[in-house]
Amino acid sequence: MGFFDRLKQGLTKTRDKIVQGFRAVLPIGKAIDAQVLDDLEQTMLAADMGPAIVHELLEQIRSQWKKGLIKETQEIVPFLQQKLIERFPVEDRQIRWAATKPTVILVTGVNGSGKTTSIAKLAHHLTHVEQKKVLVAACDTFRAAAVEQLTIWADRIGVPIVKHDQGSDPAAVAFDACEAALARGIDVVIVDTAGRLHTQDHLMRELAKIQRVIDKKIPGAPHEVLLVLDATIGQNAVNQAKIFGQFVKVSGLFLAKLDGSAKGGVVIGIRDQLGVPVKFVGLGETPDAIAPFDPAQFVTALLEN
Ligand SMILES: Nc1nc2c(ncn2[C@@H]2O[C@H](COP(=O)(O)OP(=O)(O)O)[C@@H](O)[C@H]2O)c(=O)[nH]1
Ligand SMILES: [Mg+2]
Repeated sequence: MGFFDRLKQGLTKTRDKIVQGFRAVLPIGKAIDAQVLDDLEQTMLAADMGPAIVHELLEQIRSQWKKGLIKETQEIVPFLQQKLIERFPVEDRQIRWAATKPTVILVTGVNGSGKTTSIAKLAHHLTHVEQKKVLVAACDTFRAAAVEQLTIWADRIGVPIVKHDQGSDPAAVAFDACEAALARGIDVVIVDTAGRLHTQDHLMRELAKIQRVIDKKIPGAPHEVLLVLDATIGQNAVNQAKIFGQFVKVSGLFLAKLDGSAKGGVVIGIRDQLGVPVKFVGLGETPDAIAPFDPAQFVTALLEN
């Protein structure tokens, strides 16, 4: 299955909600009026797209309508699609590759958001699609199960893993992983971390320490700090990311569990709300259930029947 089909399938719940909502408020052949636009606004808000962007898009539609450039309800979705796609700059989507290898990607987020699974997907994608040599670092030393989980994925995908015993210093694991990567000519190191909340002071300091150690070993690293967000919580994920962003400089988002979510519309507004782009989305529990974020594909998969 290609990325688009996978995306479309993964977005089923969200799409059903949006498409049904749009169908109800935008019946074909109806003349646009103020009520139609109000209903459309409510539908978009209900789809978790985010208040600011919804308001802005509605203003654009309203202005087109007032100028007589769009008149009937069926003209709205194509206009909306075009406006949405324009909002996501191309440069957003690239991983921030290091000038000299390895590139280090630090993965963070709250407990259960999907970090370890998303790392498996990323390792799979970078290995098989981008032909990179990947190494994973098991810096979630908090629970034995966490190291085991990553080990199983690494074996399945066929990438090396650097790990220590449970309870050991995650920064030391990160240090060893960087050293191993340099010695083995690895292209990308992906660092798993324990789930944490901003209120857990010691864990936030631990994350900073991991970053410092990585930077010391590989100056400028980590090149990418990916925050994994659970798409099933919709707009709450945005709030979570805002809080996280006060403690860690996040460079990209990995939106996991889109397949289980009817709130996938959150992707639409999240870039504007956070100033951080979505780089990948997770669409299931297997390593191949990943799609790089492609706005045109996303918008099409989301809005088209
Ligand atoms: N349906 C679905 N489940 C996912 C996805 N990503 C992660 N999960 C599940 O979410 C749960 C928590 O994932 P895990 O990677 O262990 O989260 P972590 O605690 O952040 O490392 C697991 O049951 C995963 O299988 C996804 O994209 N889709
Ligand atoms: Mg984990």
